[in-house]
Amino acid sequence: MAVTLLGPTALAGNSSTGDVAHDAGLQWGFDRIGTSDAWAVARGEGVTIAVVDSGVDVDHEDLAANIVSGVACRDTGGDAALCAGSPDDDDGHGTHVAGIAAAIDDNRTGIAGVAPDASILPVKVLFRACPDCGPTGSAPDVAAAVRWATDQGADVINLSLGSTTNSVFGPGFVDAIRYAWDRGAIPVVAAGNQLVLTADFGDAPAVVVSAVARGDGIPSYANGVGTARWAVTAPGGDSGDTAESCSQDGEPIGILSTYWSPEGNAAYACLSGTSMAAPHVAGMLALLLSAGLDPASAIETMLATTTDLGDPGPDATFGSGLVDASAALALAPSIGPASATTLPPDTGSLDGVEPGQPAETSAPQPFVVDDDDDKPLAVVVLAIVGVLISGGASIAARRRLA
Ligand SMILES: [Ca+2]
Ligand SMILES: [Ca+2]
Repeated sequence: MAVTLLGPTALAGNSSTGDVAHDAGLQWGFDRIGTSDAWAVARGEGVTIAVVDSGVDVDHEDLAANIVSGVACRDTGGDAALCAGSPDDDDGHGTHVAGIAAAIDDNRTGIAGVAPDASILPVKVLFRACPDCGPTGSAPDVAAAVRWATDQGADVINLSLGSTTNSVFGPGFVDAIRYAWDRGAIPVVAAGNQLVLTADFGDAPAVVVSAVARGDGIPSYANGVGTARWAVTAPGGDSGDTAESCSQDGEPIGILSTYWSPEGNAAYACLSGTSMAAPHVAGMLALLLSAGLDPASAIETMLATTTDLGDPGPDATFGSGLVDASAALALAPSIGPASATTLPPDTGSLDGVEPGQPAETSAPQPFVVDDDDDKPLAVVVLAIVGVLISGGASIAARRRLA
């Protein structure tokens, strides 16, 4: 489908955001959850989204103005006080996640994030051990990062991470998740890809996100949400894009977002994975928080407005269903910050949860704990590597790097 790259004409049903890639119709995930309509109510202003990941390209043309001072957490042993150093990305994964959640809109450049007026707090926990290595980290560093971000006042904490073992993240991670929720931050966790292993987040106070492909199918990689307490699905795309499909005349099946380039110029890439689904939800929750809802009400409203997928009602594959930012934000003004909370039964219940407080739980162990507590669990990204493009000032000038 040929489109005018800089033309103001919106595609059918999707308002122009004033961003080249969006207005060329490339951001199908952004559009699928009704983001533009949601902006009539809120745009994420005053909300901070922590991106615990491989770092973020803090100089990226489509992110820089939204980024607040972050940090790296490495060899911390779980102690947030030992987080120090630059959160700059040296991989691209975290930059991609950040853009989906909160890239700058209406700058005639690149993409639009779901919450374009939110702040991005980058926390680097994934590092490349060699130039050709994928980024990895340790579970104690992820836990430290969650605590550090919480202490900095993060409102939403995005975790597009997984473990290489069936130990998932271990008890230190669950403790960090509870620490965040106790202080009013909403943890958002990618459900994982088959390449990693099925995640089971049990009753931990986190929103678990599975992925849907373009056209609402189940992607080749996606786990279900299992028994997660609060579970939803968002666009994560599928692998198989080419430079052509990930271009202004193409129709990507992955998710297009900002990326890091070793050449230092602003890059973009099409990636897929539950890593890409989670920041759609993080951005949407930022919209609800900026509309005045408290964390529990924001989650409740999100769960109450999903579009059912798969088996009728909540299910272990899609949770409550596909998130709908337009419907949720339309509801937000009538809810306010102190609503009653009743959730779909298969995704748990928020009954009795005070704003910013976790429910009392006596859940059976939500995580399988590794026998060797002294061995840090390896943590990896949850994206299927896709097509990297470099945009410079305009995405129209992209070229393929690899
Ligand atoms: Ca933009
Ligand atoms: Ca269903």
